[in-house]
Amino acid sequence: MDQIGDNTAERKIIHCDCDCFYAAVEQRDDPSLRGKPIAVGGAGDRRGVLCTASYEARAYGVRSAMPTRTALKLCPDLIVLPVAMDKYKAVAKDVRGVFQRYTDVIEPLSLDEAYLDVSGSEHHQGSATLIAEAIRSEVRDSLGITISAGVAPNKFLAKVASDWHKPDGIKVIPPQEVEAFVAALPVDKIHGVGKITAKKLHDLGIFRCADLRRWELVDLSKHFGSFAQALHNYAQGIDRREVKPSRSRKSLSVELTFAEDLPNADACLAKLPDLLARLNRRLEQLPHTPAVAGQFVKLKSADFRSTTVDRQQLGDWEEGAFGPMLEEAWQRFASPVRLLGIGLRFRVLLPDSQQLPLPFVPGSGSPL
Ligand code: TTP
Ligand code: MG
Repeated sequence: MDQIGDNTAERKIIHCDCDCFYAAVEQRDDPSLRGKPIAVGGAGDRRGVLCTASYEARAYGVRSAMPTRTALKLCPDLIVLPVAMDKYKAVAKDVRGVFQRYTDVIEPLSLDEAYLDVSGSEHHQGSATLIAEAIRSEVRDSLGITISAGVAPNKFLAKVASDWHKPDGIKVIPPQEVEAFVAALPVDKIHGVGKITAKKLHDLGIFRCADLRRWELVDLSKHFGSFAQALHNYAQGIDRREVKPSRSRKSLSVELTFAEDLPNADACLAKLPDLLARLNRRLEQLPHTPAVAGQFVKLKSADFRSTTVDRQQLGDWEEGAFGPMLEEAWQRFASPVRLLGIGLRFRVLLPDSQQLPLPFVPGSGSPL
């Protein structure tokens, strides 16, 4: 069998994720909301959906992305507040300011979540655990919200760990515990394993990573296509992905895998509104609005062939452009579809010393 872990085990990665972020900010700013079931999102009388809910509300089964009306049935006392994105962005910026005191190697995943690589940090004698604790205390004391942290030798495990003792918790997986931790880890905790992949794994008798380890890569590939390699590595506790500081983000995309393959182009087009809503939400959560250089559509057929339709974009991106691109992607295989994605490519900002002269593009705001 492959070795467990690898030489990237010396890395020290922290994954930080604020607890019920939008709701926590609201409770911080209005003490009368503390200790109460609250949620942030659209109103119940206008087919609104919740962005998040306080842990008091979660005790009633209230969840993110739940229609507000459903949530109010579960918890009639639920206080629903409108989204105040500017406020959350300002707090997110302050949270990032705390991270920056400890490392420059920060990869934000969304407004309230980031990976930090503290391998080279000299703070707290280089102890990632002490650094994570310091970040948690500082965020709590100076910003008035709580943040959970996971500390591990790689991104995959750090992210699993930050969720382990949520809310207001920390979990450390030191290198010598990776083997045992991963062996017992349920496969549905693996990043990228959604409900559909989890069911497929379960149907094959794979419930924990220890079960996954018994599979050869070639056999996994037959069932999971290009995702097999990542599954195979994760099951050994291996994840070589580096923490990429935010300025290297070159694109943003969202995708959906369908429980039942989509039979034709119309069925694909019908999924666009959902994809657009997700893309807009991710975009809204970015700390800065990056200049868009292109749009793309990704399609994967039921037999795991993939294709991408790219379109260069001068000026603002257009929601309406995705439809024709999707139809073009569909035409290439004209066969059932299992996955659809849409995304934007950004103009890349290089560090100042390497800044390339870019022409001013009319309609795109200012030159980079
Ligand atoms: P999350 O970190 O996924 O959730 P959370 O911080 O509310 O709760 P947890 O304690 O489980 O981390 O998302 C961060 C914020 O992003 C969340 O406060 C609201 C927003 N969001 C949405 O708007 N819609 C969604 O479906 C989700 C999941 C989050
Ligand atoms: Mg969070």
